[in-house]
Amino acid sequence: MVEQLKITRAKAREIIDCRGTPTVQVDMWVDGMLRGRADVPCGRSTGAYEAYELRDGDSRYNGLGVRKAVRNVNEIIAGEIVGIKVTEQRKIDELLISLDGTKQKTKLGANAILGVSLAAVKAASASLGIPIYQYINTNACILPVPMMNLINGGKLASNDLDFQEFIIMPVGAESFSQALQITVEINTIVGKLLLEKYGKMALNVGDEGGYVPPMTKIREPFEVLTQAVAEVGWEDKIVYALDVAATHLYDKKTGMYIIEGEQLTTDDMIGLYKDLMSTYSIASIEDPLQEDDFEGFARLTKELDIQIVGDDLFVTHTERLNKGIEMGAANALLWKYNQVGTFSEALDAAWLAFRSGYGVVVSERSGETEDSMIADCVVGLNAGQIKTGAPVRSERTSKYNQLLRIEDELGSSARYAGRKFRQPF
Ligand code: 2PG
Ligand code: MG
Repeated sequence: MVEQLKITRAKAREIIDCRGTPTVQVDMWVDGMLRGRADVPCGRSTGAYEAYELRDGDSRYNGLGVRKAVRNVNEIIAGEIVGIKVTEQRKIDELLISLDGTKQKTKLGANAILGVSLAAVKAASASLGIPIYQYINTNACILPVPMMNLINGGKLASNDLDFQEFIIMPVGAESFSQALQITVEINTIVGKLLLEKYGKMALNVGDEGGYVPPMTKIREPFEVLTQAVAEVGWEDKIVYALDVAATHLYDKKTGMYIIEGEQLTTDDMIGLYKDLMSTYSIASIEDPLQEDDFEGFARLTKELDIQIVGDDLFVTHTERLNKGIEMGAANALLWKYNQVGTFSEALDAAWLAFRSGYGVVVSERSGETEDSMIADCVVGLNAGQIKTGAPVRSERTSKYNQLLRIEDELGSSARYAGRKFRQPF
C-alpha cells in the first residue's frame, strides 16, 4: 500500500493529570495505524486571557470532568479531520479554529482542540519516522537551560510565600546532562538545609515538585538556595530566576500588590526587584507585574535590564505579544500551547518573539502528565530555555529524561544554550 499520510481516525478519552484532575488525551491514526497520542496540560495559576478549558460542571470529579470535550473530539472534530494529510498542520489547525468559531475556543473547548492539534504533530513525525523535534525544525540542535523551580510558593504551594517559583538556572554547565546533574545535586542539598532549618515538614513538595517550606519572607528561599549552591561549589555556574505570578498578588480594587502583608505600588515592586538583584544574581523574572499592566512592564524592562518574561501578560497570543513588542513590555515570551489552543498559533507566537529579539521559554503547566512533548518543542524551536519544575516526580522528569535522550541522539551536533539562553543562536 502506498503511504498517503491521511488521517484515518482520531479518538479522545478522559485521563487524569498529576493533580488527579481529569484532562483530555487524543489518539490519532494515519493510514490505518495508531501513530500519535497527546495529553493536554492544565494550569492552576492561570491568566485571564487564556483559551477556554471546557469542563463538565456536573457531579463527577467535582465538576472537573472533561467528557464534553472528549465528545466534541469524537463526535464533531474526528469526522471532519479524517482524510486530511497529517503533515498539513496548519490546515488541520485552521479547520479546528473554524469548527469552533469563537475567540477563546469556548464552543468545543481549547482542551479538545489542542489534544487533536498535538496528536497531529506527533502522528505526522511518527509516520515520517523522524523525531518530533526534527519534524518541527530540521535545524533543531539547541539543548535548553533548565529553569528549575526548587522552592514553590503562591498558588502552587501550601505555604505563605508570596512569589510562586524560586528558580536556579545552571547557565555555566557544559551540556544539558551536566546541567541536570548540577541541579539535582543542588536540590539534594536544599533538602538537607531545609530539614535542618525548618524541620521535616519543609520536605513536602508543591505542584511542580519544588519544596514547600514554611517560609513567609521572599528572601528566605534565596538564602537557602545560595547556601546550597555554595556548598556544592557551583557558584560560578548558577544564576537565579523568579516567577512572581504577580497577577495573583494584585488587588484590583486598590491597584496595589500585597507582598508580605504590605501594600506595594508598581514603583515599589520595581524597587523591590532592584533590591533583590543587588544581593542575588537574578537573571530572569517572569510576571513581575499583573497581566494588564503593559506600561508598567515596559518601564520595568528598561529599568531592570535582565530577562523579563511575559506569561499571564502574553498568554502565548500573537496579538498580546505584538502589543508588548510595540511598547517594549518584557523581552521574552513564556510559551504554553494550551494558553492559545493550537500548535500552529503557538508556533506563530514563538516565531514573532524570535523575529522581534524576544527570548522564548518553553513551559510546562502545573498540571502535567507523563507526556514529554514540550521537551521536543524546546529543541525544535531552538528556544534555549525550558521551565518544567524540579527534577523530581515523573510528570517533570519525563521532560528532563526526554531531553537527555535528545542530547544523546544529536550527539556532537547538540549545543547547550548556556549563558546565551535568551538568544541561543
Ligand atoms: C506558571 C505555571 C507553570 P500554571 O505560572 O508559569 O509554572 O503555572 O501552569 O499553574 O499556570
Ligand atoms: Mg508563570
